[in-house]
Amino acid sequence: MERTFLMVKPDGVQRGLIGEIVRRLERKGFQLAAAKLMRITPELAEIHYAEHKGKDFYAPLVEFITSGPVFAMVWEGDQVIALSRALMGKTNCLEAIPGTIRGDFASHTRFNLIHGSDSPESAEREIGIFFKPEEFVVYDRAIQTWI
Ligand code: RTP
Ligand code: MG
Repeated sequence: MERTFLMVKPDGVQRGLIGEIVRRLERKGFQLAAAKLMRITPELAEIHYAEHKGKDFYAPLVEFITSGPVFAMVWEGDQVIALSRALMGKTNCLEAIPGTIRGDFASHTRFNLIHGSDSPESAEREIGIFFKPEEFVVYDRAIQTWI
């Protein structure tokens, strides 16, 4: 069983798409383990997006991600890291296929609604940055018998 860090970005919160995004992840069969509405400080943005420091899109990305509340989540399930990336769609808005979250709702590469960890290492790192152990809820869902 894997865990991943997913986050509705400020554009998704402002556009009222938290429910739509959570709905897609639930219907795929993943289980929510932790969630909170929060603001990302510039300090937290710098840690979270450390891999992009120095790139031309870094400064506007930090400005965007700190511009309003985000909905931070940890989801669990079999292969949830790769499968949730597939549900999200490609980063480049021209490559995000309709049917994916970005393909259906995003028309800009920066304002692309959702963040998702891209590897087991980044999932572990990002979960540790955003959540404390006591924020997780462990429970059984009947649907797990079928997926
Ligand atoms: P994320 O980290 O948010 O899940 O997105 P990702 O893996 O699909 O994309 P990544 O390459 O990690 O980029 C992080 C975020 O930076 C913004 N971005 N802007 N060329 C650009 O203007 C550009 N490239 C990336 C996007 O918000 C992207 O999700
Ligand atoms: Mg990324």
